[in-house]
Amino acid sequence: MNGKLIVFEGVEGCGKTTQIQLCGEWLQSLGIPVVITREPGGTELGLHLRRLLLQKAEGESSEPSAFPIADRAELLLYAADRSQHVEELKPILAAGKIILCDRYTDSTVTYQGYGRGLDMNLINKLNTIATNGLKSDLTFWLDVDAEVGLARKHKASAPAAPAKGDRIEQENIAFHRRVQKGYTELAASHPERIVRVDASVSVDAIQRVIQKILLLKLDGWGYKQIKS
Ligand code: T5A
Repeated sequence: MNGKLIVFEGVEGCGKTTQIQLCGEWLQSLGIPVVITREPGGTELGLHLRRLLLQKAEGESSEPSAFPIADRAELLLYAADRSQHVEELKPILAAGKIILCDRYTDSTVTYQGYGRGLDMNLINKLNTIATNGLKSDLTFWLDVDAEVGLARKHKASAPAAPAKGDRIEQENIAFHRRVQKGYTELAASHPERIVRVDASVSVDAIQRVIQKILLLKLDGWGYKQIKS
């Protein structure tokens, strides 16, 4: 049996990392082989690209962008990260594992398309090239207002003196609202793949919804060994 690619998407601070971690632990407890990854930065090459793209070292306080990155250059760097990532995901899927991925193609549509205003045809073509046709089997869109997500991140990074955030977090609120609009429209266009989850509630409540949906999916995909 081929594995499945499950993607988590949403605006900054919507809670993807938190939910993916919990979801991974839960799947492991059911005896289901699972791999957690992310974009950008799911490979060795991707880690270098992530540092260039976000211009903030992990765990360090933010600095103003060190050098400019043109919008189309940014798009191509995300595509390069994805292309390498997909190559390294293929054997994992071939081994029948479940992949939980923090962001994938929809992020490029929402951030570079809706956010930056780059041409959607170009983005869709690049996504097809970068993924070599690999689509997500299921995408959880963690839906929360852009303001709420950003506030969560700022609170987490430095409650007393909120950090500026990385290069993309530093974009103005209008940018993040356009990204949010992008997710709303994508979810409406792809109901077969994208499931909206209300991410304004507690961590536990969100995880319960995700697990309920996943149990049904896993059963349909033939992961019969699971104990519910
Ligand atoms: N990008 C990415 C593009 O522009 N184009 C692309 O093609 C791709 C792939 C990635 C950046 O790259 C951009 C988008 C991004 O700007 P990143 O650092 O990976 O950068 O940033 P995010 O993906 O936004 O991930 P974050 O880790 O920053 O946010 P999460 O994962 O959504 O949120 P999480 O789980 O870390 O939670 C944030 C805080 O909120 C709390 C957590 O404890 C944490 O403190 N929290 C909650 N608080 C209250 N209620 C809840 N339900 C909560 N859930 C979590």
